[in-house]
Amino acid sequence: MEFKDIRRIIQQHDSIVIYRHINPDYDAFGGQLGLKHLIKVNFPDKKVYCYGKEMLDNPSYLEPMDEVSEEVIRNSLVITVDTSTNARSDDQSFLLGKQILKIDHHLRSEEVTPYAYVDPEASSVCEIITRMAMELGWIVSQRAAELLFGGMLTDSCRLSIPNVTGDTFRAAAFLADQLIDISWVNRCVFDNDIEGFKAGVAFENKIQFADDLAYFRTSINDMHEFGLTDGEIKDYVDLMANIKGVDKYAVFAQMENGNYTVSLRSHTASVVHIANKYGGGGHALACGIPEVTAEQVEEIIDLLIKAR
Ligand SMILES: [Mn+2]
Repeated sequence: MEFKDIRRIIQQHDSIVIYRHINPDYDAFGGQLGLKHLIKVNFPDKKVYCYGKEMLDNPSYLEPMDEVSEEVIRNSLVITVDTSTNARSDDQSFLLGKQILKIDHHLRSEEVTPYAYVDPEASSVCEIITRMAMELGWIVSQRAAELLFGGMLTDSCRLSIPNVTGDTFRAAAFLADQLIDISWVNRCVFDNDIEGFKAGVAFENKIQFADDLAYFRTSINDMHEFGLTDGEIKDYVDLMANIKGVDKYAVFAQMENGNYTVSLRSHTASVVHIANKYGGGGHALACGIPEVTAEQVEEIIDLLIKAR
């Protein structure tokens, strides 16, 4: 598929519902809300809704999801953004859509529809959507640009990971030209509150090192003590992103049922085969596993040490 095919499909529908993945990050929200703003401005006659149950607490930056009835979904084009598999969608009602269009940047993205634009080389889905708006000559409002820029920053670790290219910077420059407040967007997507910061300090004290691997493991008690979900604890993986001699890093966050949910990162060696082996996935250098046992945590640590 090319960007003009996406435009053609959008043109064929009067009503559009945009979905994204569970445990949403700012790339998921930015792609979803950013695309909504783009369609509303460039196709003013169309009805556009954003659907999703989970929300991040950031009302000054994000916008609430829309109330969408089942009937509306059945009569709409559904667009899923940043969602690699059916199971990852928030929620499964997207399958009711009249037609499903997928825009994604994950490796091994599940083939859920023939209408899919998947570019695993792109550093974020927001980069893909920005490049589409540039190529199609769409009007990009300041609000759309803020949302898309925030998503680009989060998934690309502030434009620092290996799949950041000249195209990424050209997309970022295009968004900057829409007069966004770059430092404000950075703070919106990266600032932590004081409680969250203190949790990070506690997690730093749990970090263990093995060869070029750094990792920490949290318990059910940690979740309760810091008022964080296992999913939120996984987001602390970036605490280990800038340690000399550390190439791979991981978080093993215990869940209420005693098992662990896992976040894996690497600067150079691909680790996604490890995620795939245990039922997870994502990108070569940034991936996750929904649930493993304590025994499997030990196996994963061994595999991470061996990954080259
Ligand atoms: Mn993404």
